[in-house]
Amino acid sequence: MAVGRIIKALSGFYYVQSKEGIYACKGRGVFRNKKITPLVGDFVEFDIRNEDEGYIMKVKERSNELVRPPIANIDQVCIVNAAVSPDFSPLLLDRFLVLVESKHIQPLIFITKMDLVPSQEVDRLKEYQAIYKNLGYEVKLLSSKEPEWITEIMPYFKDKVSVFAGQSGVGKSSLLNLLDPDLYLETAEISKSLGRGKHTTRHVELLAIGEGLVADTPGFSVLEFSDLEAEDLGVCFPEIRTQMQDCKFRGCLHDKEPKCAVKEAVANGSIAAFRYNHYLRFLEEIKSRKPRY
Ligand SMILES: Nc1nc2c(ncn2[C@@H]2O[C@H](COP(=O)(O)OP(=O)(O)OP(=O)(O)O)[C@@H](O)[C@H]2O)c(=O)[nH]1
Ligand SMILES: [Mg+2]
Ligand SMILES: [Zn+2]
Repeated sequence: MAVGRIIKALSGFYYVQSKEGIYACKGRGVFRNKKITPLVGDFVEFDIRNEDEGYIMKVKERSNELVRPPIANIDQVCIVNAAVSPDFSPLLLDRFLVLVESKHIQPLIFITKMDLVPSQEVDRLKEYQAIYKNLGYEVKLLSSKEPEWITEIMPYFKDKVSVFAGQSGVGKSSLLNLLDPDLYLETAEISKSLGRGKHTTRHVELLAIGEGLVADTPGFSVLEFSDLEAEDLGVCFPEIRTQMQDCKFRGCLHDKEPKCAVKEAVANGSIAAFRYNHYLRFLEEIKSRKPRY
C-alpha cells in the first residue's frame, strides 16, 4: 500500500502525490455507502494499479476540513477580496471570517485590484484595513499587476498549507500566477453586465508556491453557515469574544438580552457597528435555518 496526499480533484479522479509519483485515483466503492468523500489535502493510503492510476483505500483522519471550498488539513485560509470589480464587501469578508474562525483556522485577508482604485477611495479601504488589523487579522492591500507584492506576501506561505478562498473574479488565480508565473492558471474578465466572474477555476488544486502549498479554488456565490450554532457565533468575532465574558447572562446572544457587555461596547464605539450588524444578520440566518435531518 502506498501513501500520499490528494493534491487535486477533477472529473471523478483524485490526484494523489506520493514519493512514487502522482497517481490518478478512484475512491473505493465502499466510500459511497460510508459517506466518505475524499478531499483535496487528505492524506490517503492507496493501491497502485498501473504506472499512473490507483485506488484510494483509506482516508486518514483530518485535522480540519472546509466544505466551501472543499479541502482538508490546512493551516491558513487567505480570504481574497477585490477592492473593486467586484466591489469590496465587508459583509462577504465577515462571512468568510466567521466560517474560517468557526473551524479554528488562521485567516489572512488579501484585498486585490488596488491598482484600479481611484485615489480618493484608497483611504476608505485603508480604514477597513486598520479596523481588521485591530481585530488581530493580517490585511494586505495589493495588486496582481504589481510584481513587488511577490516579496511582500511570499513569506506567508512558507512551510504552510494555505487556501485561497473568495468570490469568483476577485483575482485568486491571478495572484497565484503572479507568485509563480510558470503556473499559467486560467483567469477571466469579469462579465460587465453581471459584475461578477464566470467561475473560471473549476477545481481545487494544491500548488507548490515558495516553500509551501497553496490551493487555488473556484469562487462561489452562496456561503451558508450550515454547521454553526447560534451560541457559537459570538466567538467567531474576536471583538465579541473578548467582551462576552462580561455579559450578565450565560448564553447571552448579544441581541435582546439586558446587561450585555457586547451591546455596551457597540454603544460606546469600541466595537464597530457594521461588524455587530453583520453578527446580528448571521445570527438571524442561523436561527431561521431549516432543521436538517
Ligand atoms: N487590474 C487588476 N485586475 C486584476 C487583478 N487581479 C485580478 N484581476 C483581473 O480580474 C479578473 C478575474 O481574475 P481571476 O484571477 O480569474 O479571478 P478568480 O478569483 O480566480 O476567479 P474564479 O476562478 O472564477 O473564482 C481577470 O480579468 C484578472 O486579470 C488586479 O490586482 N488588478
Ligand atoms: Mg480562479
Ligand atoms: Zn451579550
